Amino acid sequence: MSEYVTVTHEGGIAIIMIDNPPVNAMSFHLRQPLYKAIEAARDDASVEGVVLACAGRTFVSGADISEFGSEKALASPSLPELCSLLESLPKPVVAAIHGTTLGGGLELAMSCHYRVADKGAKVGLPEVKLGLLPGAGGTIRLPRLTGPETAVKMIVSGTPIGAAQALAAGVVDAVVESDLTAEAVKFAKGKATEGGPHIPVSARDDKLVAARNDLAAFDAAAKEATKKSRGLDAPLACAQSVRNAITLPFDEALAKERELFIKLVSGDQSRAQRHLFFAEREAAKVPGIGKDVQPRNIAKVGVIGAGTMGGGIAMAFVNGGLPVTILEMSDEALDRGFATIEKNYGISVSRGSLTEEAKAKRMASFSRTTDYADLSDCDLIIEAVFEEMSVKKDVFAKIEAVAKPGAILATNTSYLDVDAIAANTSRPQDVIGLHFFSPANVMKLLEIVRGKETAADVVLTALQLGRKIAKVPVVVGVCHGFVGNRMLGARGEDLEALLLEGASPEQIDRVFTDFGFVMGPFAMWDLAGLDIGWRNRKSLGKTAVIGDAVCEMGRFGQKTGKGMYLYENGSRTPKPDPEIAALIEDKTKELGIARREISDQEIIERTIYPMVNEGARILEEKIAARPSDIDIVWINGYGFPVGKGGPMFWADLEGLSKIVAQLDHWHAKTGKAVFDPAPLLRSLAETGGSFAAMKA
Ligand code: 3H9
Repeated sequence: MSEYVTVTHEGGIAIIMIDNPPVNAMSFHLRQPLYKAIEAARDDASVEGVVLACAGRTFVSGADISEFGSEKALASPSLPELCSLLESLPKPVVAAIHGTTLGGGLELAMSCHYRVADKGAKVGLPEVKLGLLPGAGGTIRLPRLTGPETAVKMIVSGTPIGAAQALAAGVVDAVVESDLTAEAVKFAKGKATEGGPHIPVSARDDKLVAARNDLAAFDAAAKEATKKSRGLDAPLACAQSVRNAITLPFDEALAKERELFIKLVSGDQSRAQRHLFFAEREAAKVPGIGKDVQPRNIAKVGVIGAGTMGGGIAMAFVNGGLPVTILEMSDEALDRGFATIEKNYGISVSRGSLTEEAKAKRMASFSRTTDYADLSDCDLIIEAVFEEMSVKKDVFAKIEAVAKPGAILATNTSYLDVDAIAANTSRPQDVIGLHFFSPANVMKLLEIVRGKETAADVVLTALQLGRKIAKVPVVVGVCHGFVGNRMLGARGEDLEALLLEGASPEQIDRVFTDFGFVMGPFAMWDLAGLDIGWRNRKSLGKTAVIGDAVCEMGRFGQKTGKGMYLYENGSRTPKPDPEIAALIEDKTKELGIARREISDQEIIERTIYPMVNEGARILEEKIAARPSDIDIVWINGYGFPVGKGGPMFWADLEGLSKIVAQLDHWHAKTGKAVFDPAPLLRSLAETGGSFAAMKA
């Protein structure tokens, strides 16, 4: 008996109860007493069967991720040792599972002879999302329960399944409506009375036979499952290990799985992905917001603007279960907006991710209006109108006139000063920025912009609401472009210079995709439309040698079939265009610049290093509370490769001294401010510090 494990007996069945809040992770302090309790049940002749269950909100949700990289993770008894012990028991062992039975938790359950699940339980092996493969037999046991093709899909995606699906797939043996532990005891008694033999999962081979006879079919399924692994090692290791389960004896396959796990857990990709797991949870904790702060109640949302952004935002709230009223200037604009929303849901139906019934229910959650007075019952009103201060101020005046007291008034601005918008109202404490990313119904990131007057309960409400609608919210301060777009600006500052000095758009984009970005900056320009930046520059009286010339040629990107690249016959694949190469050469000559070979490393130093530098400035100015918040912004909003953990995590790995030395070099050469090392960055480099060690 211990604080973490208690044992009770009921008619010959030992109930081993785990209690390690909040999620019953398999920490070292739990593994020790658990091992002893299982041994005791094995050795007690009066025990005919065992039920393994958990107190609290869930069965074991995995190994303790915070132990990885420390001695505790590998210390005996390890999770694989616990699994082997459970499997070796000559009496029936039943796992009683509820909540989120994930990773090492499911591995533990699969080492029991039987699994009884609560109807609300979810089971899965999400290790891949931490850059790992299941390391306690998951890849070897799951295929024996479900067949290897289902297993490879589940393990490579890391997506959990519900109890009913788990029953159909063979992962669990029974699903119960209520009284889980009592039902599991009944189940164990039944099996003990039947008398066995109680065959462990490791000894079941029947579901592997078909794949052994047709490995090609499995390989095709594995290839399909891993096709989006984008330079990450874990998905491939998962697939390889499931294949080993088919082709090798159990013990050999298990030993190979362990080898792969140990290799991955000590690698940079898994470290990066584990960092992101905790970073996402840290981002929900905002300095200065104490436990006494209560969120406001949000039951209805108003969205102003039914364009791409407004429509996407409205969909995000409806998808999260909140009714939305959309306001537009005219019925025609509303018709257009609703047609797009309907079309988007239609695509989900045709892809099978939404039923017709669910679509109808969502469509019924919207109402429409052209009259501001109809927003008077909304608890949150968010505007997504044209990005210009005078327009925003005008809209806010109209909102303020109708909004009920205590309603949150939000702007979706990407760049404008939220404090200036707030100052124009009589309730600046209720004003906040909610910066969604396009398409807003899909993109995960939500920058919550906290103005200097924004009330703490408004920030907390926005954070909780963000999570409710399945976004990854990060609280940021007011500055031009906030965290994400401000760093994007720094990243792009020297791009044209690189083109003029000798790089090509395709070389730069390749460096970015080699780095792990989904696409490079020029392919991105073409996707977003070059005319947007052009118009913006004109309004600010700014110019860009290449960008302006390309627009003057009528090349606005994918939508015109030509931009920085060529898109032939409606293709979305960028093709290098000699016309662009010639244009760049001409401009180079005009400006008297000597073209030279540009190395891939130089491209990184002149794009990604300045971005890190800007991140350091953002931290100095307290626009972001901690470096990991910046990582979360870039991973969820800008396609930064997850295997690199975000720009600030990556900077530590790259070496802060190296980054500062090269920034100094480029600053001396170009005189550009983006290269001038931020004092914070320089001091971390000089003192051997790191972003990882900085606390909020
Ligand atoms: C594994 O099992 C490897 C094995 O195959 C092999 C080993 C040899 N460890 O998310 P929440 C903390 S790998 C440590 O806000 P929710 C979390 O940080 C693991 N800590 O709650 C947070 O702390 P705080 C495979 C963990 O209700 C608190 O618990 N398993 C762990 O929204 C609450 O978390 C996974 O990958 C952990 N495993 O969601 C599952 N899990 O309050 C990872 C959570 O201080 N976990 N914490 O910020 C999850 O997906 C979600 O946490 C879960 C609950 C769905 C369980």
